[in-house]
Amino acid sequence: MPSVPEFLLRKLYVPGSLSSLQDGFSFILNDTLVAVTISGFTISADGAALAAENLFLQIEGSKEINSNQVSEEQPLQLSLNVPLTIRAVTQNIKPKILTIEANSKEIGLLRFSLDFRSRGLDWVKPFKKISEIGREWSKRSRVKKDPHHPIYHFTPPANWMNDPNGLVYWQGQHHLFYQHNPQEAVWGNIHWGHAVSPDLVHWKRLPIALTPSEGKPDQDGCWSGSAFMEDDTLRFFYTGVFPESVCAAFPGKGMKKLERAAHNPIIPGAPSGLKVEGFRDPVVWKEADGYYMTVGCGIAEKGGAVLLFRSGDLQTWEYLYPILSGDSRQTKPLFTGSIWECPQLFRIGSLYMLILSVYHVSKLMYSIAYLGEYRDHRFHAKSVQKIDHGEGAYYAPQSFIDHKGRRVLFGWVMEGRSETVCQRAGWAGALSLPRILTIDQKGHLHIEPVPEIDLLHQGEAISFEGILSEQFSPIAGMMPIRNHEIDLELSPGKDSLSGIRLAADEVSDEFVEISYDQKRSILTVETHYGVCDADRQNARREVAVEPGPEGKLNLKVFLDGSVIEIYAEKAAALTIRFYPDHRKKLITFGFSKGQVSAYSLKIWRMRSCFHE
Ligand code: DQQ
Repeated sequence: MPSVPEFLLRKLYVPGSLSSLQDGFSFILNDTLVAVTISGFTISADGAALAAENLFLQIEGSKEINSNQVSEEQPLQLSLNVPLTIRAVTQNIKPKILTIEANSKEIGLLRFSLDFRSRGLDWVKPFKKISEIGREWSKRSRVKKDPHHPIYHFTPPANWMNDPNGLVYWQGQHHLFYQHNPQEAVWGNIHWGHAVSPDLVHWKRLPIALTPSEGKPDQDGCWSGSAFMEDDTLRFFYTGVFPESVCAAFPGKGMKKLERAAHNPIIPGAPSGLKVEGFRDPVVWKEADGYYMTVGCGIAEKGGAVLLFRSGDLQTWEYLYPILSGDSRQTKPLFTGSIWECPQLFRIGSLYMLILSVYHVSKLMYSIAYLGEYRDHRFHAKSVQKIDHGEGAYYAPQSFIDHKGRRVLFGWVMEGRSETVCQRAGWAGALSLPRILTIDQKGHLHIEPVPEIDLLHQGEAISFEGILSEQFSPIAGMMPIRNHEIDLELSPGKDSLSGIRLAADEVSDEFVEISYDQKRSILTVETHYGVCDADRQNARREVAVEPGPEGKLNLKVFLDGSVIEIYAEKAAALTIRFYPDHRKKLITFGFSKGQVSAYSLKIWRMRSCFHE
C-alpha cells in the first residue's frame, strides 16, 4: 500500500483553525489529497492520547459523531475538499503538538504531527491589508441584510459575542463591555467589546476596549469580568488566560479604552491545595471590613463552586473559602453541573441573590439564581430557580444598578447553529433585552423587561381581540412580522390548551408555538422545522406559570430575527432561537383545544437599537 509522506499530510490542516474551547479544543482538516474511507481515528495532544469518547468528528453538512462510532463496519467516508471538524474534550485546551492517526482502507495508516509552538501555523494577524478591511465591510453589510440577525437586540457589527461584562452606569451612560472575537463568528481570541446607552435600549458601539496582549497574563484572551466603582473611581476586574488569573484594568481617558493595571495578574491562579477546573469571572464589592471578590470555578470530582477572596487595598487578595459549592451528582432541585461561571452576589430586597451559570460538558447551558441570606461573609441559600427557562439559549447574565437605581440584568443570547453556519452568516450571539429583577412580598423573584423598551416601538400598536377555538386561524389579520413585540392577554377557558403559533401559513411545518395549559398551569414554547439538521433543531421548553388576577395570563413576546424572548406574568422569562426560512415572513395564528379561550393582542413593529 502506498504511504503518504507526513509533510503532505500536514497540508490537510486548515491554517488558523485550531481553537481553544472552554472544555477542550477543535481544529479542521480538509482532505485535498485523495478521498479515503476511515475505520479508526486517534489523537494525542502533547504526547497524551485522548480517549475515543472525548473525540468528536463532524463532516461539513452532517451531524457531529463520536469517534467511537467509527469502525470497520461503520467507516467514515472523507470526500475531497469537504472539511472535517475535530473536537476534543480535554483539560488541555491549548495543545502545542497534535499527533493524528487514521486507518484508511485506501492508503493504510495516515500519521502526522502538527507543531503549534512556533505559532507559524496559527498566528492570527490583525487586519492590515486593504483587502482584509474590505472583506470585513462586506461581511458587515451581509450581516445587516440577514433576516435572522436581530435589529433591536444589541450585537457587534459582525463576528462573535458572548457574555456581558463590566456593566456600570458612569457619568450619564450605561457602559456595556462584552466578550467579543472581532475577527470571526466563532468563540476564540477574546477581546472586550464596548458600547454605551443612555437608557438601556438605544446603543452606540464604541471601539474595542481591551485586547489580549502578547507577553501579558491575558495574551490568550480577556475573559469575563466586572466593574467596581468607589466614589466615582472605576476599576475593572477580569480573567486573563492562560493560565486563568484575575487581572485589573482602569478606564483610559474618557473610557475610550481600558488600561491594564501595572501589576497584573493580581491573583495568579486558583488557591493552592484546591483541585479546580476553571478559575474565572471575578466580581468585587465593598463591605465595612474590606473588599470582597467572588470567582467561579469547579472543584474536581465535586461540582461548581464560588470562591471568596478578601482585600484591604484591592491589590493583595487573601483566599477565604467557597461561599457556595454544588454537587454535580445531584439533579434535584436542579442539576448544577461541574463548573460555575460568572457568579455574582448582591442584595435584593431583604434577601441576597447569588446568580451563576451552570457549565457541564455536553449539556445545555443555563443560569440559576439562589436566594438566601448573607451573614458574616457566608451565604445561606434557601431556594434556587432558573433565571431563564430557555436552556441552551440564555447564559452568563450579569446585573448592575442602573440610572434609576433598579437591579438590571443582561444575558448572552446563544446561537443554536453550528460554527460553520455562523461563520457563513458572519455573526453569532446577541445581548438579551434588559430585565428588572425584584422580589415580591412572598420572597418570589420577579423578572420583567425594562419599560424603556417601549421607546423602540415604531408607531402605534395594532390591536386585535376575539375568541380562540379549535380551528387554527390567523388572529392578527395576515400581518407579517419579523422584528416585533407581541403582547398577548389570554383568558384561558377551563381545561383549555390555547395559544399562538408564528408560521408562514396554516400548513407550514416550520413554526414556533407558544401555548398555555390551563389545567397544569404550564407554558410551553416549541420550535419546529420540517426538516431538521445540526442547525435547525426542534426544541421544546416548559415553565410553570400561575395566571394573574382574574385568571388571565399576560405574555410579552419579543421576536427579533432569530431571537425570541418571552416574559410571562413578570414571573418567568424564556429565550429561544428560531431560524425560519429566510424568504418568508411569519404571521400569527391562534388556537384553543378543549375549550375556547378569549384573547386580546397588541403588536408593535420595533425600530433598531442603534444610534449610528
Ligand atoms: N465565558 C468567558 C468565561 C466565562 C464564560 C469566556 C461564560 O470567562 O466563564 O469567553 O460564558
